[in-house]
Amino acid sequence: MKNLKKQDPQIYRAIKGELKRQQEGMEMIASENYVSEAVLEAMGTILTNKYSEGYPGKRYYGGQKYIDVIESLAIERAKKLFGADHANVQPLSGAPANMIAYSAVLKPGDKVLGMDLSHGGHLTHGHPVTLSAKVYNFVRYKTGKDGKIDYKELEKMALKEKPQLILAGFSAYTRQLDYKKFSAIAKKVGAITMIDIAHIAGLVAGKAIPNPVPYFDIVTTTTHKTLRGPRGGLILCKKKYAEAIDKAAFPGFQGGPHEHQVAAKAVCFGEALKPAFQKYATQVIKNAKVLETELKKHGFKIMFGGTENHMVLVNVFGSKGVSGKEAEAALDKIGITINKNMIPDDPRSPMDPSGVRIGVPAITTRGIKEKEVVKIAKWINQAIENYKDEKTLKAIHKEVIVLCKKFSVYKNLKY
Ligand code: DSN
Repeated sequence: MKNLKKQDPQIYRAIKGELKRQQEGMEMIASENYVSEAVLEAMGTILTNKYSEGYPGKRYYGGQKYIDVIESLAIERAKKLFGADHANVQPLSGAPANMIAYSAVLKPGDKVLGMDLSHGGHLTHGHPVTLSAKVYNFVRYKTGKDGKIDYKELEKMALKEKPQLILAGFSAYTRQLDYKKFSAIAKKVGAITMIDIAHIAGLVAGKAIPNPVPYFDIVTTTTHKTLRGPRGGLILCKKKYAEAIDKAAFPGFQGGPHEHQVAAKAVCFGEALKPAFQKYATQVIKNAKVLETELKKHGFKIMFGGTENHMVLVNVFGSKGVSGKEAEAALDKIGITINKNMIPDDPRSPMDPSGVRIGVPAITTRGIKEKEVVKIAKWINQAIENYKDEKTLKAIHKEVIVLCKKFSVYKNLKY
């Protein structure tokens, strides 16, 4: 980055600092990951200079010879990876992907059943503060006492509400969804089915959990979480909805696609098609299970009855009398990054909730396995139990840095 260093030292220093933070910290925010250097290279290219409204072979501007090659490769790889009829690789990220999908098949005011945020859902699944809730009429379902979605309740709700769309998917739920049940309920009420697999896309691509694509009309995802690609979005759908999705993305919602991002998505899909990615996805699930088991041994209450994916939701306030905000701050001090999170029907506020969400996709990318996860769970417990004791936190932080250096990321990246 010699040009950046010379021309804009302030930005250069901040990027260099962030690289050190990522290398020397244990990234355990469930939605984050480390992309490969090949993905980084594709992102940082002259492709950012190009406007390419439209789709391969049908563009509004000239000069699309190479852009069409790139976007077509991204589309074909995404279809192959997930076994989908159609892929739109242009959504800038997950939130726009969801708004595009809704607008492709719904009219303003139409009804959608979506999962409640505090029960693991996502803001863009109809939380009142979002545009989605202003345009569409969301009714939100919750998990039952056993932590699972009560499909009988969901069916009753669907029969009563008669939604145009039934939406599955989450950002903090840890159990495997029953795709067939969602599909059967939707069929009964004549609703379209959509699933947001932003969190689990990499686990699906790596065949570590079942693929929802055959059961849902529309599938949205981000590409930067377990899928380990660039920050971005993707929509997959049945042939029947392909034209509506493409029109809703452009010109309906977005302008020119970000083709440097599309190129990086293509590289990521190519990586996920390789056998090594299946090993990665399987190890993510193993690491999350060990994290759950160890945290339970340390006396933590794990929500939803445990995990079947890449993360755990922990009721830290109910377990140790330490709030989610305090736990997040304590873990920050030992170099473990996580996020505070609501638990179902949380009596506390979103800015200082009862829970924390902890995920293993990024630490698994750096090569961490079960043995080290046991250590990490021990540190998490020590830090939370001693959250006011700066000396203890400092001592643990030193140990975390040693482990991070042993399992380094971006070995060859020199800024
Ligand atoms: N911010 C993402 C997450 O952390 O799950 C979802 O939008």
